[in-house]
Amino acid sequence: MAASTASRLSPPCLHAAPHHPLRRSRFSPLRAAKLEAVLSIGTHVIPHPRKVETGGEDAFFVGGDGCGVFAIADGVSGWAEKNVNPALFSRELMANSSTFIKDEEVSQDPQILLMKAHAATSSIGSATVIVAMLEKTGTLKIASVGDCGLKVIRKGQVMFSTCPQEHYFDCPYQLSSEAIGQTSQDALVCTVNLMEGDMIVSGSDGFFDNIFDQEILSVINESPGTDEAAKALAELARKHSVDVTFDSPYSMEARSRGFDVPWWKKLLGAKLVGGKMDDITVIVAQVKTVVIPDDEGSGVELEKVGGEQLAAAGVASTEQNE
Ligand SMILES: [Mn+2]
Repeated sequence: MAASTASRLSPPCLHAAPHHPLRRSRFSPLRAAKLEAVLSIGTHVIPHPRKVETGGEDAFFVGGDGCGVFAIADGVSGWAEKNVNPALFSRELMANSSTFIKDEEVSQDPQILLMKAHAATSSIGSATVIVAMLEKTGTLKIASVGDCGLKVIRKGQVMFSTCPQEHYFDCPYQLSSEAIGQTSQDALVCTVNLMEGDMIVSGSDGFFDNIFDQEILSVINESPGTDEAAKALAELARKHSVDVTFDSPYSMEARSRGFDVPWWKKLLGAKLVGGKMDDITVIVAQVKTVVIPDDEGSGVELEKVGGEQLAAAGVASTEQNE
């Protein structure tokens, strides 16, 4: 049976329609290789208002040639108090990640990529980091240390979100130059089976601290492409981040942890609100499928199955074959 990705979320349909055996043979491992999932990626970065000249301390990379890889690192700003530029570690970590992506040992494993990139990073500092890799079969592999985030949107709804990792409020897990930090072994590792049309929205904490899911969904819905979506999302988060009256996800979280205005202000009806000024990095990726021609006249067969149906079945096929 050629199960769609959605069947993982709901009980699989077990009745055997006449065309199922045919479709299954069509998406056997060999033939599924003709359909490849790729990402159309847009990015946008807005530095902290006081760090515009230096570009801020977030860093990211997007793999070229449709390889379906992207990563974000957020340099921990506390290093500035020790006269260390917090941007050096995050930038070097991303530069090393983009180098090791071609390493055979990495082999589509974002956790191994983090391990190698971390080991090769010689700058002093620390960073939160997230890496996402899309396999050609449509499986998205994610490794995250700290509070960078990633959401998957399908048919106008958030169907997957990563969870932040932290020691305590405002102190996330982080890869560090110091032994006290976390390692790739501490990463949150997830796998998500994607379908054509799914949207991925990933960002640093400066993005997710300043925008709600419903706003993300609206912007994605209204944007013509991933470039426009990334820019619009970053700009909306930036607007909220400097708005002292906006009840942001960050201020809501702070209150839930017991942080608030002094008691006498509370008596006057005040509460802790406002956005959180920070570097804002947004990556928006749309899942697309491309057909890789083979020698067996696949073009004729492809016409027999509807385009969208074909793409969904092809993308989901590996989970059946693993
Ligand atoms: Mn940040």
